[in-house]
Amino acid sequence: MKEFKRTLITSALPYANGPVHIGHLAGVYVPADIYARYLRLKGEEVLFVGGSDEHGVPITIKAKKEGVTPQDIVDRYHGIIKESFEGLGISFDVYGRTTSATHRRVASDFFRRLYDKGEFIEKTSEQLYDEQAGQFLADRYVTGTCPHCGNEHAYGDQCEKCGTSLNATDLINPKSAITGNTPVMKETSHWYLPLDKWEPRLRQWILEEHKEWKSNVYGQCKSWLDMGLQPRAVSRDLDWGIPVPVEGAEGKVLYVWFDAPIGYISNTIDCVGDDWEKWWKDSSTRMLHFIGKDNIVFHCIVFPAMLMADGSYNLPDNVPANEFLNLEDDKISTSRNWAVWLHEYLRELPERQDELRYVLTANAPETKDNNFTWRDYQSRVNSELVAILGNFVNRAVVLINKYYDGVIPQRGELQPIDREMMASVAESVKALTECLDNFKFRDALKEAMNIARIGNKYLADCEPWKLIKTDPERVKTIMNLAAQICANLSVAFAPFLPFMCDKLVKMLGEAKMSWDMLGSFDLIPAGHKIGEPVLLFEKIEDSVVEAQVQKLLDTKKANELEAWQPEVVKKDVGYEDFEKLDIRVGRVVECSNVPKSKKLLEFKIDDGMGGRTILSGIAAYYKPEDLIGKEVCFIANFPPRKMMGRESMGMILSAVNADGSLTVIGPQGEVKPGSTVG
Ligand code: B3M
Ligand code: ZN
Repeated sequence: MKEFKRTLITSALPYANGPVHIGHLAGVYVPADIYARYLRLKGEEVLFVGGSDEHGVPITIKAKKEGVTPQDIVDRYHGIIKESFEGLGISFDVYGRTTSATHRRVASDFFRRLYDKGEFIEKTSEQLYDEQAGQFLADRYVTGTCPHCGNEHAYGDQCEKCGTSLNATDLINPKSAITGNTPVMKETSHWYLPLDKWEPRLRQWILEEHKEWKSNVYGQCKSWLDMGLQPRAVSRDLDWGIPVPVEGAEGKVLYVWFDAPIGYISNTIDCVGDDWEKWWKDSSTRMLHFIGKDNIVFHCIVFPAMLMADGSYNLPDNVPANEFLNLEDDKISTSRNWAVWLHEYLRELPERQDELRYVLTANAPETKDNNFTWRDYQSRVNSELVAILGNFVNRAVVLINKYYDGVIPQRGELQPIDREMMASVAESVKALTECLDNFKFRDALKEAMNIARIGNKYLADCEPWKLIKTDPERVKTIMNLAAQICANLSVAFAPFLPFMCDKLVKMLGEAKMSWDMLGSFDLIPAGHKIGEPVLLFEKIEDSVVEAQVQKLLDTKKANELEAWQPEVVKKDVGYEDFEKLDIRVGRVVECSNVPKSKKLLEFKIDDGMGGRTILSGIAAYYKPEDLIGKEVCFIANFPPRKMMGRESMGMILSAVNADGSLTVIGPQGEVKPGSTVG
């Protein structure tokens, strides 16, 4: 293993066209933050870089939809995203944005350097063009049928169903996302990065020199390389992005995936100034990219090829990409609003940042897609954080306060049970460190929790609350060791649960701890006074979880309504059939529930002909008093019908909504009761 002096950690720059959700967090930001905090605790030199990706087609589409500028959109979401990351304790050293002046300059210079070195090929080709919009259609500006899996809603850059990355011209039956029109072909020229030129070096670098990469990452790279790499366009005909810094390139901007990874460099520059090259060009710096699986090709192949083409940069040492997190067994989707949004979570479950960090780490999609459910969230919080970790610390601190006024007692001779406990803690500490070193954060978290389990078992086995009467000297040893376990927990959990650890450190009155102290049983000296017990975690009540589940059910319903389309199911009829119906307008004079019926309302209708009673099955959708005085349409020539012992003279007309609910139909303006409808 190569020895490195420092580590540059990057985490994917989220698109500033929506807030961040738990899928982003579990896949990218929580693991990156755990790792950054871990290295800092080890005293290593770390730079943790994040930022918003503010270019690309989805942002311009959203802006068009809302009738605002793309800059408005990115200003809004950059703010929300940045603030919510801070709220969750994601400890970026810098969180920048790709619309910054620094980034514009750095990305532009990067392109120009490669251009001047002759690293691009300029090619003219036919691209899709929307004549009505007067614009070329790249990437998400065009949808159509995927040539690989037949999905009719594939985008011009990717099919989300089969995951294949596409060129807009690959789509069958393409349609413009702006006007819905079928585009025409029109010539345009662009700059291409010849990935094929770098293929042999990429093969050697990944497939031979980085066999230790996670198998999902290595496997995806191998399959890309085995398919053979093609030149890739690095510019687009768009009016949102960084202008291509070449004469005659008016109307062309850098492709978002060209400028976005350069954002890592620009943000570094914004953070450390002139010192930035040390982080990017010094071979004793290790670079890690934390990303989700859909970004693998860009971080393992395209960006490295860009860096190779420049020639002066380091390549990433590892790219610990994760799979996807589902929500309640369904794919997380921004467009369907199927997500738990971080900014909403922080608002709706305040002071529960660590609970989310814990559950997302425990369920991290490290080796395969994983699932988040609110029930699992509740059970992990209640039966792990509260019942194991919180409970142990609370018992230890309460007893030390009770027996010794909070002053850590001197310990006596150790007994076998003490040594066994200490050996178990040492084992967990070793496993914990090993897991963290290998980006296995789920397993690492289990090991940290294991230390609390060991603590609980130790107290349960030793029963200091009984011994205090018979052997108080022995209890001093037990409680001293319990305090040491608490101190170990405050270090072991520090990368994962920083908010809890702050509380714990305060409660124990500890000095600052570092990772190399972990496993020691001399962390808190005898005679040191600790504070009063404070609860580290509180239970999640059923009502909290039920409200969240209800929110998702409401989303599901809204999605179904949106997806609903009327179907033509009835056969044609002639006017003579329609004419047979006597439809009229009536005014509701009285309206009441029918006793013993959940469905029926009884109406007294002024029909202009002396009045009538009509029963209607809409009780589930209206309060009777809300309908009094309203005008409704009814069929006047149905024969009388008996329902619940009452006679109904006709039928009130209602529209059936997509979800099956009913809305009464009436005239839009004032109409005299008894008027006919036709
Ligand atoms: N914005 C894609 C994404 O959010 C993209 C990542 C850029 S990382 C340089 O999934
Ligand atoms: Zn497909």
